[in-house]
Amino acid sequence: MRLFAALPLDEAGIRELVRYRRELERMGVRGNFTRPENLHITLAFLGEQPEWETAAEALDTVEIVPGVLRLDRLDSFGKGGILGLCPSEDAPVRSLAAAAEKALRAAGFDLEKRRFRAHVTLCRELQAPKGCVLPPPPAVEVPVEEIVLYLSHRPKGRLTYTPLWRKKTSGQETDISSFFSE
Ligand code: 2AM
Repeated sequence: MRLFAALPLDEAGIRELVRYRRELERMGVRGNFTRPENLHITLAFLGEQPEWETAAEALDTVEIVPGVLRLDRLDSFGKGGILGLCPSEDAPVRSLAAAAEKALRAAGFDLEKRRFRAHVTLCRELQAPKGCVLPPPPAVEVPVEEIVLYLSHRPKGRLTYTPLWRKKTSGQETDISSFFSE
């Protein structure tokens, strides 16, 4: 199973990004837009794993300092024409990602040594009409209050991120919200 740990967006943030996507599409921008329910900020990518429980146990040791992350700037990166929405001030998410990485490595996970870049992937394979200037993105506030362990899979060929486990700020409540079975 392919796993990653992430911060989910709340409903208000998702709504803003759906509105922004429509705005881009009206301008003729095309691409592989992230489905609204898949929008997230990756904290750690674990890749293929035989099970998820060991990762959940490791992530359960991470202290979440509650806060709000403000996404306010567009960035494009990678070879695949990725359009991302990023925070100018990424300190809260950077320290959370570092703590998640540390806990996972201590539990024996061999994570990739990639530079952490806090972002929400809005679109892949972006194609904009010539001369088109993208409109300023909405300022989206992401609550930093939980870590979710997601399964990345493709039921019926559709890329889907299913939450397997989540840790809330209090550190008390951990629940298996939707265990996936294919
Ligand atoms: P991306 O959005 O920039 O593609 C699930 O694939 C999530 O894990 C995505 O948010 C993806 O980032 C992130 N991720 C990080 N490293 C990855 C890797 N090596 N392969 C696939 N996804 C990766």
